[in-house]
Amino acid sequence: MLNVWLCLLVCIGIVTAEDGSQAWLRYAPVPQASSYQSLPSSIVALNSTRSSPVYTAGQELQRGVKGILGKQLSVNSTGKSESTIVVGTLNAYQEVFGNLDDADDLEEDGFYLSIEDSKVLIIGQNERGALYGAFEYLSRIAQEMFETGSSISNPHAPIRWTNEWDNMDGSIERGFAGPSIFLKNGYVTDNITRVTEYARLLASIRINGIIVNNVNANATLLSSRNIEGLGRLADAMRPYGIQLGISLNFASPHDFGGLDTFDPLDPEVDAWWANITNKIYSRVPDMAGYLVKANSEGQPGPLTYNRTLADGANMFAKAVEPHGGIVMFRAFVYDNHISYSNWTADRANAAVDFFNGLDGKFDENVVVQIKYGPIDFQVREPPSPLFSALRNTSVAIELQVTQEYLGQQCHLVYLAPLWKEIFEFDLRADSRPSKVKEIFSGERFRRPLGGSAAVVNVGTNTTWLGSHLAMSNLYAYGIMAWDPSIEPEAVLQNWIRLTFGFDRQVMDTITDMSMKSWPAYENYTGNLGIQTLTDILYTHYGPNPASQDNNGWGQWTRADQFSIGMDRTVKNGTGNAGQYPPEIARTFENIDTTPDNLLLWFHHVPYTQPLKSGKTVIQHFYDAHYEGAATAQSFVKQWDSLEGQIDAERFKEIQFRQVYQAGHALVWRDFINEFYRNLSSIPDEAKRVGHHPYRIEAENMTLIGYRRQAVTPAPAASGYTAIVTTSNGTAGTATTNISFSGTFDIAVNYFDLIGGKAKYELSLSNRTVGTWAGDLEDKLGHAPSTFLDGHSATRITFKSVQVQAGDILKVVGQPDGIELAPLDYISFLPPGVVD
Ligand SMILES: *[C@@H]1O[C@H](CO)[C@@H](O)[C@H](O)[C@H]1NC(C)=O
Ligand SMILES: *[C@@H]1O[C@H](CO)[C@@H](O)[C@H](O)[C@H]1NC(C)=O
Ligand SMILES: *[C@@H]1O[C@H](CO)[C@@H](O)[C@H](O)[C@H]1NC(C)=O
Ligand SMILES: *[C@@H]1O[C@H](CO)[C@@H](O)[C@H](O)[C@H]1NC(C)=O
Ligand SMILES: *[C@@H]1O[C@H](CO)[C@@H](O)[C@H](O)[C@H]1NC(C)=O
Ligand SMILES: *[C@@H]1O[C@H](CO)[C@@H](O)[C@H](O)[C@H]1NC(C)=O
Ligand SMILES: *[C@@H]1O[C@H](CO)[C@@H](O)[C@H](O)[C@H]1NC(C)=O
Ligand SMILES: *[C@@H]1O[C@H](CO)[C@@H](O)[C@H](O)[C@H]1NC(C)=O
Ligand SMILES: *[C@@H]1O[C@H](CO)[C@@H](O)[C@H](O)[C@H]1NC(C)=O
Ligand SMILES: *[C@@H]1O[C@H](CO)[C@@H](O)[C@H](O)[C@H]1NC(C)=O
Ligand SMILES: *[C@@H]1O[C@H](CO)[C@@H](O)[C@H](O)[C@H]1NC(C)=O
Ligand SMILES: CC(=O)N[C@H]1CO[C@H](CO)[C@@H](O)[C@@H]1O
Repeated sequence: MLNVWLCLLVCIGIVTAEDGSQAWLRYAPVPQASSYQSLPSSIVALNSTRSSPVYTAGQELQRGVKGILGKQLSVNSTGKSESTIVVGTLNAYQEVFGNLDDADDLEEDGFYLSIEDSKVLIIGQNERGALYGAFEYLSRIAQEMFETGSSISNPHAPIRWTNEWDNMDGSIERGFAGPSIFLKNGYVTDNITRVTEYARLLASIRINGIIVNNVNANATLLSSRNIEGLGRLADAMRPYGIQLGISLNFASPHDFGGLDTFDPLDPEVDAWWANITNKIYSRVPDMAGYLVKANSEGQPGPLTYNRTLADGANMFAKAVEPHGGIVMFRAFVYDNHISYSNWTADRANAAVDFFNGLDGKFDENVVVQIKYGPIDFQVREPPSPLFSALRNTSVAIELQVTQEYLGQQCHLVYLAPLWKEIFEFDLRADSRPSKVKEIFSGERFRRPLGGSAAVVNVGTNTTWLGSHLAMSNLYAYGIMAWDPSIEPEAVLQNWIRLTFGFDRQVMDTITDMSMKSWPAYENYTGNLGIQTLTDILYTHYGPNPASQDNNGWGQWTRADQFSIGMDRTVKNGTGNAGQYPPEIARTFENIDTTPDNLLLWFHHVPYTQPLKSGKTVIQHFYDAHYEGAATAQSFVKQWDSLEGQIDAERFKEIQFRQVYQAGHALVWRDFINEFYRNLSSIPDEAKRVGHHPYRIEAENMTLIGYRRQAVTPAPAASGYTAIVTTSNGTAGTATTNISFSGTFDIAVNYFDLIGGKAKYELSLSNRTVGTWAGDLEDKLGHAPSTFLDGHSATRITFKSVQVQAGDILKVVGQPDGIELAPLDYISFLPPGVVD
């Protein structure tokens, strides 16, 4: 009896350990398994070579059907076609079973899927396509989509890659989920277990290439030992139809090859690249190609020798061409020393300026990889104007799954709606329909190549990205790279079913949270097209708008006492609006036709400028920051309502992040609002900004062993001031008398730095309310800070605490290392109040 109960519980998936490692490929049993029409009795996979994706498809079908429907099927490479799942390439199928006219329209990587009673046909145009079809079938049955019928699915574009910014030492630039799965201590890793698992995940969303090292590339990847290692990685990915690619350092012939030049027009340099390329291809015959970042942010490139970007790209193109490889050449080329005092200087102009005159000069196997917006993965940007400027050059769009500027996986931000807006944006090239998605597919300008690349930066963390909910972004990336016409909400709901099962409330809640998450994040970070107002000089994480201006990086807001925004008009500004085709240029040139959400991207206006909503710019800032932060609070309640409907492990881990996000959203809100109130001297009509009646400032308490500390940037602390212990060895105490009674949530804002784990205890008249440690650096994975600032500022809340007038509030902070138990304020919040 006990066993039956155990099985029942395990089988409905409530108590199984869920650590996120299986992501959307959990193959959890479905409740309505019995309503599947008669199940095939075996699997025929028309290739028995172990490295074949068709073989993989057979194994995956066996594993999936066992998990989802509870039936063990045999796999064979030959057999009859009745009562069988047959998976293979069109050619292999036709050889054995004769013609299949229904599959005539298959394109490269495409698949045909036919489900009829107990007969399932999964036919790929190539081996990879057959594997995609198998995953599609499994995804459907895992979601109880048991409908019969047949369909063909072809990709939107041939290139569907990820980029991983992994360094040779195993660290990952803008990675938030632990160290690299590919590289370690200067070499390609020996242990390919996680690489295989990652390839499996990516194949299931139809990704066909992975660039395994950072675009800021290190030439030591080209050593013999590492080339052998790359071979191992490629061998691990090949059964999943995924091709390996690498990023190159332009100066390799010089830095690594011992030549005295890396001039792309020097024959010796060309010979060196041809030689090393041949060597790599002899170990990885199906290598996808190269990714190159040149002349950007200090990287070497062809401009060093007065050669054009096309000269540089074509040098690599010629080396890989005999092997069928391609070169992804990044358009992210800009000068990071432009002059702030020059009103018409503009980093957003850089890509079009640098590629000016080069359209058509690139070899056919070069693809220019263009970030979705003209600056750098901001919370809102218009599409890059380069998409409409290159007509005779293949292009791909570059997206980020890793949330570099968008909360670093510590804030829930479902990105598919952001991507969707870019995909569907009609650039009206030559006054004809020219959606961005039709341009990067190659369709609009009739280019043979095209597609997408997303920076993912998975790490060794079990959850892949450091956060369970962030995995919806990876899933959506693959699905939308294959078919950008899909609605983000539909993609999300498939992901929810596969990741969390069928509970209606779970579905509705995660859908609602995710769909609100990007607008909420935009609201409390940077709205009206001003960019994510994060610290661009440090970690790209917490708030610091002042860091955007007065430097050569060009992520400017041009905020002063009276006005804000970049004047990108042709008539009086940087001329960036004029880089778009005429219809779009006119829209952005005119303040009346520019949408509110891009107003400050294109125009420099007074804070009192009215929006289409009727509000002024500054009041919109205040309101949006309050509303966005309030939305982040509501996520906690929403998530909490799912307790018991989701396995405890993932429930707790996600709850932890939502609580953290809610606290950090308030840090964002108060920082940004205080910054602009201070700068503009215009008060908030609703009198919220700067008024915090529930707060007790730590600096106003009686301090023993603590001292006041002015915080920089100032708005990172309430009242611009925090307290820190006077030494790093002895505990400090802050006390004050409480003059009110009731039940309150007590929120404590403090700073959690890397470089120490301070301990805190909060008590009321010696009754301990709570203890905690400053150890978020072990739990969150975002880029750490060693300062009291907008990155380290955080909040912990103790719920429903009884307070008596006359109580003595006391916080004892035990410093550790450089973390001097820093404390900002303590809020006593009546029920329903958040401040
Ligand atoms: C079987 O798979 C191998 C490895 O992918 C491939 O080389 C071979 O052509 C395939 N055979 C058939 C008949 O498709
Ligand atoms: C390149 O990698 C080597 C080997 O890990 C390392 O010693 C060197 O510091 C790296 N160079 C850069 C610029 O990171
Ligand atoms: C390889 O990595 C996997 C996954 O991280 C781990 O479980 C396994 O123990 C590692 N194998 C070795 C030999 O280190
Ligand atoms: C090509 O590389 C090999 C070593 O892999 C080296 O022996 C040979 O000299 C190189 N040739 C050229 C032209 O650089
Ligand atoms: C590149 O051109 C500039 C100006 O035309 C010249 O001053 C410089 O010496 C050239 N550099 C090289 C490496 O040829
Ligand atoms: C200002 O920047 C523009 C655009 O880059 C440039 O053409 C112009 O020469 C610059 N003006 C000065 C004074 O440097
Ligand atoms: C995964 O990352 C989270 C957050 O950084 C951390 O709490 C957890 O310990 C990590 N787990 C592993 C296995 O790395
Ligand atoms: C035009 O540009 C100047 C800077 O050259 C700037 O000070 C002024 O505010 C701009 N005028 C308008 C109407 O935007
Ligand atoms: C964002 O702010 C706008 C303007 O204040 C508001 O209308 C909207 O509801 C907010 N959305 C979210 C999700 O916070
Ligand atoms: C508390 O601190 C704030 C800012 O640090 C200060 O402006 C205010 O006057 C203080 N209030 C009291 C009651 O001491
Ligand atoms: C305390 O600070 C001193 C001086 O800055 C430093 O040398 C010492 O290592 C610190 N102690 C700890 C425990 O970090
Ligand atoms: C018809 C046939 O060949 N069936 C074999 C398929 O493979 C299983 C093992 O997976 C064998 O047991 C069957 O005999």
